[in-house]
Amino acid sequence: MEIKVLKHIFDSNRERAAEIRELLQHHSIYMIDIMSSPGAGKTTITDRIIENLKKSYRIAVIEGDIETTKDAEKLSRHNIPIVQIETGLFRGDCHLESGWVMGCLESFDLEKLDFIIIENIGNLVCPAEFDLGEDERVVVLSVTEGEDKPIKYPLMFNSSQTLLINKIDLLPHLEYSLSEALNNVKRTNPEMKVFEVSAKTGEGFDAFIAHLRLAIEGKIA
Ligand SMILES: Nc1nc2c(ncn2[C@@H]2O[C@H](COP(=O)(O)OP(=O)(O)OP(=O)(O)O)[C@@H](O)[C@H]2O)c(=O)[nH]1
Ligand SMILES: [Mg+2]
Repeated sequence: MEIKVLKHIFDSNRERAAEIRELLQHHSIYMIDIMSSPGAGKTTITDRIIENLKKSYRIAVIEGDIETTKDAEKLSRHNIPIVQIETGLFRGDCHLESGWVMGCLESFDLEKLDFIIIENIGNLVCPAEFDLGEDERVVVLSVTEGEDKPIKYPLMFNSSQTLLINKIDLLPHLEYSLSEALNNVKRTNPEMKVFEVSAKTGEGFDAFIAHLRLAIEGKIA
């Protein structure tokens, strides 16, 4: 019985995700899902992406948090459409589901958007299991978390296309081996695109922004 219920949750999530993909295709909107453990830098990265791309593209953000609207408030200075999903109001879930994302999409004027950023809930486990209909999954790993996360949380790294190794400005203060981290990424997902960045200083962002531009152009063309 329990297995049936779980299967039902995943099946209905997948069905809604497929509907989202169709909707985004119809409106030529590119959507990314940013995932990481708590505090790795998702909001700071989202802020930098918006700063870099808001003159070129019409952007909206879907913010996931268990409690508070703090991240949405941080991004509000950009004056772009932002919807906050507070999962604490439902079951306090540690991930976003496609049904909630669809609800957010229905509140946007999709005719007026080119690019949507989802900031998922800080967690390296559950968000990887829920397809949100996104075009690209971006996982963020900060250098303070250690080199072993790609092999300890393989689903997150296997199911994502892009990795941002964030907070590289802190490297001089840490005993962190970038090459060991990169080897672990290769072992888990050899196809993964990797960008080494600092959301604080902006270092490394040019290449990531160029990658996003190419992807967005490919979808809206
Ligand atoms: N030194 C340094 N600090 C950073 C960098 N990126 C983010 N931070 C800091 O790390 C902390 C967490 O950053 P957030 O962007 O809030 O992280 P988050 O992943 O959105 O956090 P949750 O939404 O709570 O999961 C903040 O104090 C940021 O200023 C970076 O590249 N370098
Ligand atoms: Mg955040």
